[in-house]
Amino acid sequence: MTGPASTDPRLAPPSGRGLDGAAEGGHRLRGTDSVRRMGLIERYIDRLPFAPSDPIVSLNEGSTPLIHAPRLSERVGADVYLKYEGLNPTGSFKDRGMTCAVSAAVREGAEAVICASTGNTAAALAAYAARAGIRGVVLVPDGKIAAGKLAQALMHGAEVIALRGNFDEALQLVRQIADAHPIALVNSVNDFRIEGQKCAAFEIQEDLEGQLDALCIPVGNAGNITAYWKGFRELHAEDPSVSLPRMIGFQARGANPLVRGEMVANPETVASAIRIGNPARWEEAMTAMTGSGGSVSDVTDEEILDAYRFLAREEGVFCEPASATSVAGLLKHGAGIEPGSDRQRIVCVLTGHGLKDPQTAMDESTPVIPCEPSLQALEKVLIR
Ligand code: AN7
Repeated sequence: MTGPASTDPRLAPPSGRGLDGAAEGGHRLRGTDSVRRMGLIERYIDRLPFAPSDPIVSLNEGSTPLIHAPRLSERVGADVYLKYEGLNPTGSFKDRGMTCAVSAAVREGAEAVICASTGNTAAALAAYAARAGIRGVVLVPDGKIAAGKLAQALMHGAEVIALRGNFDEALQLVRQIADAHPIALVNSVNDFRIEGQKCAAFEIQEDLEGQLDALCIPVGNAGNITAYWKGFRELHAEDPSVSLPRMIGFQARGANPLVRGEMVANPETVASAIRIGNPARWEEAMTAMTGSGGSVSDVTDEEILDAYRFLAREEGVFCEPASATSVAGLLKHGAGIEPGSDRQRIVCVLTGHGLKDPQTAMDESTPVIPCEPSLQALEKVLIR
């Protein structure tokens, strides 16, 4: 469905350059397109359900770095890379899905968008709704979302509703509201979210020249693993020399419905982003894991926090606890590497930035060191 093109200058149509243009861009003169980060829809418009004339709501999301992790590689005995999704505009992978979901909602004439969220979707919705100039409403579990995410949602002017219940109850309610009223639902049950998020698979395969053996990824509501699998399959269908990696999903022990094979009524984990007991994309996530020769398993909160500190201290990469689940899982369960196989390439998806959850970071660190303002006092503290 294509509505009239918007006259709002914030909704500028993309230039229409596709994948080839993006690849060429790297060789152009500096200071022009080569150093500008394109928005996700602009970069992958040939592979997304958008036309160049559509109104696009973008904050130049996507194109996040794939960072080699030498110490993690050494521990695992493989070449491990981190897909650092914390460098998206609102600090999580949710921006990829939100540029598509909000652009599509605007194209269809929506004046309001709503979601249930453990925090990151709320922050992304709030930013993209602000950008689009439409109303944004988020339902979050009361007291269970990280401080940075709440600050973002509020600062961008969304209406933030703290539900005295958990994420699963919030999702059920927003589905009912969106059925009954003219407000667009942009949770990952919305297929445009999956379309946007699948593009991370394209970026990884471009960076690794189509040779990836396994993808380790945290699983909450199961939208992201569904999206990556769709992206990898699309590339492989076009060019069978592009590998289909094993999809290795990890959940927190206290919120592990896919591992147990049944809903978890009262999910609990330090990784508040994935405190979800009844994932919306359950079947699709299982298909991704079984269809790719992958697996799903879980890690304890302690293992998540160990990986969270390891990444920050040994690799210099700060992610939020839920994101560290991918690395905790890789360290504990491996990534299905057969004994005697060639050295493998593994990507761990770091879904959100560490700054999202400053409280957990400070709880897991040594305290600051107090000091009087004199050289003597400073020497006493520093010189051992
Ligand atoms: C950092 O924001 O569900 O399996 O409402 O924020 O696609 O749900 C967040 C999920 C992983 C899990 N890592 O992804 C929300 C929400 C981070 C996240 C996940 C989330 P899905």
